[in-house]
Amino acid sequence: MTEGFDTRDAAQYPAIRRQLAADPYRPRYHFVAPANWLNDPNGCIQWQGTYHLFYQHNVAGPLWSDIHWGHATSTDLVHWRDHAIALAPTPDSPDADGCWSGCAVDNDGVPTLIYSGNTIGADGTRRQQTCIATSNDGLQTWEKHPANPVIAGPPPGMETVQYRDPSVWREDATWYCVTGSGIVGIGGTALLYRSADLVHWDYMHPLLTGDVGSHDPLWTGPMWECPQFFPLGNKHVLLISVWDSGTKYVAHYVGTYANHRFTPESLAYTDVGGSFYAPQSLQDDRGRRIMWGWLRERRDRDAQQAAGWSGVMSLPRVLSLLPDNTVGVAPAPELMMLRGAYTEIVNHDLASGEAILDVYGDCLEIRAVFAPGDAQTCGLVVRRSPDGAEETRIIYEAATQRLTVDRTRSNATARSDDPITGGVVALTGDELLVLRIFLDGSTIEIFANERLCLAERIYASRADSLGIAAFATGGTATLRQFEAWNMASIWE
Ligand code: DQQ
Repeated sequence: MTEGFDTRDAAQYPAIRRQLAADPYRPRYHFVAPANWLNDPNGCIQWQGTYHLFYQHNVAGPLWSDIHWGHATSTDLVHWRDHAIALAPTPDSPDADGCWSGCAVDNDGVPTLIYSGNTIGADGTRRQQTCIATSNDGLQTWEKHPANPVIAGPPPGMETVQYRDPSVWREDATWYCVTGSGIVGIGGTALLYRSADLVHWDYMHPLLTGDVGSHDPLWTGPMWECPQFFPLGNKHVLLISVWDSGTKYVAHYVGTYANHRFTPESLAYTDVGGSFYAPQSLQDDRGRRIMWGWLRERRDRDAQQAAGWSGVMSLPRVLSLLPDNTVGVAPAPELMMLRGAYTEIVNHDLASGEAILDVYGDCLEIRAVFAPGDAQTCGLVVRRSPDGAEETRIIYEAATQRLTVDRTRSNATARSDDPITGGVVALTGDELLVLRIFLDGSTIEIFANERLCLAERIYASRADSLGIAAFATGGTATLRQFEAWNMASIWE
């Protein structure tokens, strides 16, 4: 059991990070909080060239409670520098019981955070209202606006499930905001507002409302958290985090935006693993749309408490609009600067069976290119113990074109709930399956053909569960190319 950490004092962060670095479940090149609880990315913004990443954070422990905003910056998207807590709850104010998720904007040179203040009523009911805070020292310290809350709750008369997570952008001289909500009996919704000054807001209409009764092509639930609306290519994307008495998964609509109305044309999962949630993105000075999400733990509260930390930030993912108007996603190319010792294997025929590869590690990037051939399944085994008792399987099934991660035996002693997650990568014609796999402590993030993402958490029980194998079943697949790099830590 780790002694409790206190992350109020940023001067302690280097020592705390050093203390936790020995934990084999702790990632080395994904961003994590110095210690304690981390959830949603917040306030993602590039300011005068520097990337700022804020995050939902409990300064007093590794479970979700009394949420503050932690803060880190990066000049290269890869290495992060910690800063002092940006927002803390103010007693007897609209954020007395938590500074919940929100965004950052540049208001003509004034950095401004727009977020949900949380209060808990005498009857225990939680209520979120929109608040703003500004900085006059380069995004280091923040002053909450005396007019808070600037939006006191959902539009009067609207029967909502919950209401929170403002996300703001500017069109010409006017600010627009979508806030996550759900209309009782109808479905999740993103409510659209406008403002001239970020302080006075007028409700316009729902930008979009889902249908809680529909599962085609996927269920968007009764309530949306953390809506994000942005242009991508010549389309617009609405990202939603589906909530139903708890966090579910992330999906996105692609469509057209005109006259402040959004017409969706398609809907898809944003990540098909069981860990990714509440993403937020920014557009950087190279015009790239870069997204981070919270990689939730897949272990119980006792294990998180014992670890002293919880929650990982995904790698930065670069979004693009593909020719078929779906969203492409790739790891930020800057991550390549972490690549070290290199192994390559070419043209390895995999008849039914498993081939152990001479590569080991839990802090690796892997690029594997498969020709599925006539095999029923092919893929890789990672985090494999020498006797095979412990392993995590990455499986492509030809008949269904599904890519899954099977964590049934990721930990030989503790069975995980919901051990198989995944989704469809439809390969066309002779298209090869190209997997980029990032292993980092308890984190695995997979990018398949730059159009499917799958993030999971794996908690191997054995220190020697570091092996890698390739396999095929029911026929022959070819591992056309296998490359692996040891990845450097982003911390000193
Ligand atoms: N996390 C925040 C909320 C948001 C949720 C609270 C999503 O603002 O809806 O920590 O994970």
